[in-house]
Amino acid sequence: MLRYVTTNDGKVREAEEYLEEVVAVDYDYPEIQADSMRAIAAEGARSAYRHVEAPVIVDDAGLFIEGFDGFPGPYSSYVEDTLGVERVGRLARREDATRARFRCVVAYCDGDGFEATPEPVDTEERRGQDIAADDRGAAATDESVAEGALPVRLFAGAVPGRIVEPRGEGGFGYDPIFEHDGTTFAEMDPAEKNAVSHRGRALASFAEWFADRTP
Ligand code: ITT
Repeated sequence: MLRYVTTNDGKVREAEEYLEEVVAVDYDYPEIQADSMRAIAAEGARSAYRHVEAPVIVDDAGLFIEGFDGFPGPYSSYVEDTLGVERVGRLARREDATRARFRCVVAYCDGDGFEATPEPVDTEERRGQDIAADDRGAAATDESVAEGALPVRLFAGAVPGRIVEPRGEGGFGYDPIFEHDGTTFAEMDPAEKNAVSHRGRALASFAEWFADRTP
């Protein structure tokens, strides 16, 4: 049985469409401080696996405002708790920095060996490649997993949009200020959001890979 380890109920509602046999586990795994969402998600999956001792996925997501060089990015949670979503929206609109994208990395770990995504330790080279690699939405593979590290498989998704005045009652987090094709994510129901969202894309590629892994 697969565990989706998160403290965020909004994520669980969206994941249900992709994951039939999944149980949500409310565990606040330690998040490492890093510029790379891939490294954060990978380490999160390892900690979550050690905690629940069963196959897990975790999902690290963030809002990247292009005119602010990707801020708040991996710090989206801290910024939501401190500045708040509406102020982030006001700042972006005031500075005319409204082009943005959401990114999500789903990380899977089951303690077994399998063809893992290259160890996303945050070296200088990997940092430069991070956005492009994540935007491709596919997990690269090679045999460079560090000895002793639990193998992790990563699945990425991204969606472009723009920052607008808050609209809508649904979703969570930054959804009311993020508009995609004329509709904010908070104006969509979970299925509509999944059809276009960063998380929907990452979960769809995970679900496809996982279906082949579990007969
Ligand atoms: P877990 O780490 O326990 O899963 P979290 O809410 O801390 O829950 P993240 O670190 O991935 O999850 O989220 C970073 C921030 O981005 C946080 O403030 C979320 O509310 C926000 N966020 C993530 N996905 C989002 C989405 O699909 N729509 C709007 N905001 C989102």
